[in-house]
Amino acid sequence: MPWRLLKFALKSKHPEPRMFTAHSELKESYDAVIIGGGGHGLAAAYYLARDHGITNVAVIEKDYLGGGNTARNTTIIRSNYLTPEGVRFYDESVRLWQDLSQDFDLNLFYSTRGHYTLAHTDSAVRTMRWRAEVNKHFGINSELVDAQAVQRALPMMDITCAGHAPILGALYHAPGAIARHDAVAWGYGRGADRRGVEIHQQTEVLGIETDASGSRVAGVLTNRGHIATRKVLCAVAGSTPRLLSMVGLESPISIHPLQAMVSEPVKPWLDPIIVSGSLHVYVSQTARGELVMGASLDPYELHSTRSTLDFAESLAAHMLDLFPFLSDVKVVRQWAGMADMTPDFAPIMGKTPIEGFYLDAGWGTWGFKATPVSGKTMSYTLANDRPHPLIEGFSLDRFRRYELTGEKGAASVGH
Ligand code: FAD
Ligand code: PYC
Repeated sequence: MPWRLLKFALKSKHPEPRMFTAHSELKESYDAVIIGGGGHGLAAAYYLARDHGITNVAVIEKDYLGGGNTARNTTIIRSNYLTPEGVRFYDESVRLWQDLSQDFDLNLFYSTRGHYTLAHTDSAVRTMRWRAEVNKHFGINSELVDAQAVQRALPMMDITCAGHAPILGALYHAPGAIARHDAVAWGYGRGADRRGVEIHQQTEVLGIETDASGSRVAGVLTNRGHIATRKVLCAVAGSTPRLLSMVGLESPISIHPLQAMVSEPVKPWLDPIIVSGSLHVYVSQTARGELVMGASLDPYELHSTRSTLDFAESLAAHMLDLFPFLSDVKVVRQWAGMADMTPDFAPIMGKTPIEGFYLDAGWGTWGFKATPVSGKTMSYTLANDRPHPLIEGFSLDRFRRYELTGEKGAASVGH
């Protein structure tokens, strides 16, 4: 049990201290500036301070902590990827997740549920078998199961999907989990703050400066003033193209809305996480009983977080194909985030052609689960000015070399 909870229960006075210090002024210079106060930026700040002793750091967030994709996602955590690079990387993340509530002394409601990726076609069965074999090779607990095993585990599911798309089998991944997303941002933020990192919310980066040669980072311009620094980490997910243009860089990232919705709370009936790429559905049930549901990306590039009736209608229809008994359950909320999609569905992490400018981006629909490992590996990369071995397959220049890290077959959602 987190100690904080016990201490809180035994206290006679109960006002909680604020999570972070509010700094009224920016300093003139920092050893490192992290742009983006989502999970990734905050995790990098936390591990920079905790593991590398680098604490003269500012996290610059234009809005509020975790208000980007971090608190808009459906919180699925898993390591059942397709490429060796991906499997090793996400497996390390799942390992880090296990201790995070204790590390932060904050309950993240990390809940291991098991994860089924349903296969409705022969080619999907082949991909699931492939993933199961790669996973097993790296010691990850994944296996191909048949339709009867799916029906036994989920008796309330119509495995014929109303006759449209009968389920032939599934990839079952026992470590699949969910967690409370905004608490992850608060935990990393509070941990970084306590170690001396400054978090500046409501502060927008408007420009990034280089030295006279144009090849080295020199500072950052914000709506609250100028900061000198020789290290900048850009962790802004859906705003990556805009930030890259400030230093004259390009990437193959395109921004697509990804929508999700949540139902009213219902009695607990769904323990595992269910994903169907063919039906464009994924769903899990929270501890409060809400069904958290999502579908595929909107098929057009759009820098916006508006959500649509179209999405809610088609997702509800597919949910009812799988679970017809939910027809009276109400949807209470829907929203969208801006997914920074890469052509190979793998992230872009590490150094860039601008010295001192580091990139953590291309997290598309899959980056929440990577929050701990991205923080660990990006803090190492900044501190040592060389990529952490776990992120070598994710460099920006892989696209120039046509050496892609193809993870599309392991994404829960596609175009
Ligand atoms: P963000 O949380 O978006 O943080 C970036 C921050 O940068 C924002 O707070 C933004 O305000 C700030 N910023 C931008 N521009 C500036 C600027 N100029 N100056 C200062 N600050 C700036 N992943 C999974 O692993 N599992 C899932 O189940 C899952 N489901 C998803 C469902 C949806 C609907 C969405 C949208 C995404 C989902 N994802 C999922 C993906 C995941 O949410 C993201 O990959 C992850 O949250 C990215 O974290 P981040 O910290 O990089 O970005
Ligand atoms: O990466 O597992 C995932 C995921 C599920 C829904 C969106 N992303």
